[in-house]
Amino acid sequence: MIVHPQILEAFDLKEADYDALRYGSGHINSTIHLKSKKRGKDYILQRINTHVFKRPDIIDRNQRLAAAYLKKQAPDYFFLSPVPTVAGPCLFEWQGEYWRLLPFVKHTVAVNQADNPRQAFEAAQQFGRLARLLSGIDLREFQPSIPNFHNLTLRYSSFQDAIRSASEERREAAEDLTEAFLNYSGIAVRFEELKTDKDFRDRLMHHDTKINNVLLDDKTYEGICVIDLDTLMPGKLISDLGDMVRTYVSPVSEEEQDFDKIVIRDDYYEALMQGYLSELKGDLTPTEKEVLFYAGQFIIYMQGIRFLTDYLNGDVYYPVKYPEHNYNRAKNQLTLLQRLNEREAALRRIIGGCL
Ligand code: ADP
Ligand code: GN1
Ligand code: MG
Repeated sequence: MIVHPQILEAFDLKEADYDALRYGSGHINSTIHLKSKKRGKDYILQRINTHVFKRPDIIDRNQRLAAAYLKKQAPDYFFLSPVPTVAGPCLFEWQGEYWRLLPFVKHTVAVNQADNPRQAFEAAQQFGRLARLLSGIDLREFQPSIPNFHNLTLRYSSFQDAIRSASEERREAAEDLTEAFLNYSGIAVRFEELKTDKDFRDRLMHHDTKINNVLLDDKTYEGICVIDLDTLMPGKLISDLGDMVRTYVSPVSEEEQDFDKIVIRDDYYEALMQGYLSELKGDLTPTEKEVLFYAGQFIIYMQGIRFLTDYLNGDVYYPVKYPEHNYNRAKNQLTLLQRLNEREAALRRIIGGCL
């Protein structure tokens, strides 16, 4: 693909020295692998999606604050920071779009699905380590890169708005699914209650802990570093832990349309809990310990209503390949939530064993 030479020059790179290849499978940003033609260093070049991230400067500031803190707190920790432009800042604005450059981490893979419990353990340990090392950082200096990103109360009310304003066709098509999600509104009520609990502390969270946001060693699957730090901002433990439950435990992803394939793999659930808690166990408040099972319900439910809201709104947020895509993603998430609830007793025993 073609990248304007001026964008590369801003980072002191020459267009002629690189092949630019589209990379990865994220929903939000555009990611390009700059492959050196001369056995030099490779890079990842990303265009930030400014429909989603209206203030890229906040992303940059949050990452710098975290990097500076970690440098002091844990000098040996590998935190992947962007490469600065020649002018100094890490973001380059070009014709209204924002670009950043990252060192390409060689001999690693980002897997879209965990296919052995070791991967789940390693990825979860990486997110747990990040949270532990950042546990003492002053959160007052941070701003949200997406306001209310994981505010389930607000997501729930956007869902209700979408039900009201949807086209008749989509509202009717989604009637049963909408009702099924409304029947689980207790998950949103629980979130409301937790918000008033002082022990439900704020932490600097990653907020997008899908397994493809961790780089693993391509041979041993050892965790190397976390990536995709756009939503590194103050939040709650249930965000990071919950998204791992959502994305590591079932053998199939949110894209799967054969819902019979959605199952809870207890060994993966245990591996991710062990990986996460191996880092954070000693740092948890009593309330955080109580919400370890709820974390999965919280995120799966929120992701389900986010997909369904987007379906009702006419697919304005998530890229879709066919008209029912967001509907199917929402139905997939509902199935996952049902499967998780069926295994509640066994999964709570697993959590007990990890604490
Ligand atoms: P998105 O927000 O679109 O998910 P990511 O930052 O997660 O964007 O990048 C998309 C994909 O690009 C990742 O899943 C991973 O495969 C790859 N990737 C991103 N950064 C790097 C890096 N520094 N080194 C190697 N691969 C990377
Ligand atoms: C988006 O960029 P990506 O694909 O890692 C989304 C997450 C969702 C995820 C669902 C900023 O993440 O919140 O969980 O899709 N990111 C944003 O696949 O909305
Ligand atoms: Mg990503």
